[in-house]
Amino acid sequence: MVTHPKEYQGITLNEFIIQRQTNFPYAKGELSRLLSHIGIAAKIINREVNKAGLVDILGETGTTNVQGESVKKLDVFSDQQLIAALKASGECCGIASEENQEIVTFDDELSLDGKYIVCMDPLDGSSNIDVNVSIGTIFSIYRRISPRGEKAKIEDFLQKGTEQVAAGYVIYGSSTMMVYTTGLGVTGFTLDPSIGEFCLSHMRIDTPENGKIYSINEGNYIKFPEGVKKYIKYCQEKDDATNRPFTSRYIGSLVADFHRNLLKGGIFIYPETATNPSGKLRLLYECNPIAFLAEQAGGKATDGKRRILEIQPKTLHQRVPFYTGSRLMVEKAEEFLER
Ligand code: P6P
Repeated sequence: MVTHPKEYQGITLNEFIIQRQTNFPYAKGELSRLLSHIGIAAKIINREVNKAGLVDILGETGTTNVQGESVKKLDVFSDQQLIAALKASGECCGIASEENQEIVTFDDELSLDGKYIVCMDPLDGSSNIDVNVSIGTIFSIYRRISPRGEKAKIEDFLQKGTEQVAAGYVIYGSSTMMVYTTGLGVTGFTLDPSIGEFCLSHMRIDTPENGKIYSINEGNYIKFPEGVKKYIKYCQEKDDATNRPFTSRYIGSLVADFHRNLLKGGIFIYPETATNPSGKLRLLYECNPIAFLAEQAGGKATDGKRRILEIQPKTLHQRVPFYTGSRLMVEKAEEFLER
């Protein structure tokens, strides 16, 4: 962890974005505005997520509460908040969201001229809300390739992960953090509820090259490919020279599992299985943004063979097998897959 240069002490997300913007002489602030608006939506989502437990008193999520108001499910609420914030930014012309089968395009003049598109999972792991487990928002930002002034088109969204201009997540956990990259390393901000601002807390996050944590849903063990089964056994064998046995940690919330491994070192695996030959996680708004962050932090992200960021997307919601985290751990897992 890099300690903060003095001038960065307590700097807010917006101050940091503007400060960093001076590093991009040609940037006219569009990306800065986009990131700031995502931050606004994250604060609104955080407020609702934090009182999710109270909703049960007022009525089940997704139905009407005692006041007769329709209580939106939190992932639908989050989707709507982010769409509204991205539209208000005037820099985004369209969105691909886990919550929407088709792309969402804006047709107001300001947004039609927007330079960027966003792929997002508004509230990943939302099934964990009812049991108070950390959940997250994941976002990925690209420059549009269709002409400005027209509606966003599907090809704007089917770009390789290497074309991302920014990516990040918000983790709603014991504290709420925004972690993002614009290709200049990974930076973390922690929400200070007393002032309602994301404040710099992790100037630069570099993930350890090796680690002792492996994260995989071992309930699917019998459906895993042979190489994955052998890697799991490798993690469990005793060998002092390589710090084994490793520790198994699996929360079942991608952002929470990834965030812990990013800071401590570790590997997260959601492999192909006999029943799901492409795995479960989505390329556009789960694997690509997480892969960009992993690589920017010095880690690795593949589908077991190919670099995630170089996979050419074919459909909005396509799934890919996902191996990500400390570089040496991903490479060791890939060795077992090759055998
Ligand atoms: P499983 C949550 O539903 C999610 O999309 C990710 O956040 C998480 O990593 C994964 O699914 C968990 O899936 O099959 O292990 O419950």
